[in-house]
Amino acid sequence: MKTIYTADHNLHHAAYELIGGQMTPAFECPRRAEIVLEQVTAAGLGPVIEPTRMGIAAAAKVHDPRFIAFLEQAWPAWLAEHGDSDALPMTWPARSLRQIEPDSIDGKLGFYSFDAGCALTRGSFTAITSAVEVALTGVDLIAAGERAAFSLCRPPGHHATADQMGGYCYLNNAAIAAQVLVEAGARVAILDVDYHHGNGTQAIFYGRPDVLFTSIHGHPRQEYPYFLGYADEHGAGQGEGANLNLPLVWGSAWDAYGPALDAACEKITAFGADTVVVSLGLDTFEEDPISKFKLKSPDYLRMGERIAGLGLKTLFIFEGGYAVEALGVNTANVLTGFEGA
Ligand code: SP5
Ligand code: ZN
Repeated sequence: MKTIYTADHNLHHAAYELIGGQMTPAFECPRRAEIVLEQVTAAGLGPVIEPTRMGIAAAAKVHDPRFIAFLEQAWPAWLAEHGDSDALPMTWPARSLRQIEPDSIDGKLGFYSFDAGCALTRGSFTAITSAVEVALTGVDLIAAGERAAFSLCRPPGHHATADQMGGYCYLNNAAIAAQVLVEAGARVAILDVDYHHGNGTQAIFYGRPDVLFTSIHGHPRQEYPYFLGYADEHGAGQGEGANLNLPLVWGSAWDAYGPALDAACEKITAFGADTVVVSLGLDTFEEDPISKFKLKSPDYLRMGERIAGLGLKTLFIFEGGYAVEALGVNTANVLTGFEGA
C-alpha cells in the first residue's frame, strides 16, 4: 500500500508539555513520523508519496469555521502579545463559566481547547494543514480504487472536536477523511485503536446514523481524556446504536485486547460498512511512556491481520504512539500484518 507523507510535519514542534506537574519535553515530536517513515520504507510496504495540495476547505465539513480561523490566526496574535514562545492555554470555560469567545489570545486559546496539550508554534498551522492534506490524499487513493492507504499524519487528530483542540490534536484528520468518504458515497466505519479514547471523533459523529464510531481504549475512570469513552455511550438520537466504546483497564494485554478488537470488527461488519477508517495509534505498546496497556510488537501483526479480515477498503490514519524507538516497527507491523492477511 502507498504511504502519504510530507516533511511539513516537522514545522510543528512543541517544546514542552505539562505532565505530572513538570514541564516535560513534548512526547508528540517530529521524530515520531520520521521513524515511522523509515520503518515503513524498510519493510518494503510500497511507495511513499507526497500529499496533493488541495487545502483544508474540507475541514469545515466537520469543524466550526470560527475554530479553523482561530487556528490560523492564533500564532501572530500570540507572538504580538507574548513573543516567540509556545502558545499554550491555561484557563478554560469550565462548569459555572460563560461560553463566550473572548478577544484576547489567552482567552481564545482556552475557549478553543479542552486541555493544555496543544501548543501552537510558528509553523504549527502549516503542519496542521499538511496533515489534513495527507489524510485527504489517502481518501483520493481509496476513491481511485486502491484497497488501502496509510496517511502518515502529524500532528494527530482524534481528540480534536468540532471546535476544540486537545491531546496533541488540532484538526481531526480521521473525521474529515471519513466525512469526505461519506460524501463520495461510501458507508464508513471508524475503528480507533489509539490507547486514548477518540473523544473528538466520537463527538463529531455522535448524533449521526451514517458513520459508525468504534474505539478500544484506556478506561475513562483511569485514563485520559477522562470525561468521555464509557461503554454506555451508544450514540444520540438518529445516531443511537452507531457508537461502540470498548474501554479496557490498565495493564490490558493482547488476551484482553484481541477479543475487544473482534467485538469492534463484528460491529463494523454488522453495520454494513464498505470502508473503514482506522485511527492508528500505537500507544497501546507495553513500553509507551504515557500509557498502561501491554501490547507487544508481534501483537501489531495480529492487529493488522484482523483489520484485513474485515475485507473492506481501509484508510489508516496515524494518531498517537510515544515509545519512539519501537514506534516505526510497531506501525509497520500493523500494515505488514494487513498486507499479508
Ligand atoms: C493523540 C494522543 O495519543 N494524544 C494523547 C494525549 C495525552 N495527554 C495526556 C497525557 C497524560 C499522561 N499521564 C501519564 C503520566 C505518565 N507517567
Ligand atoms: Zn493516544
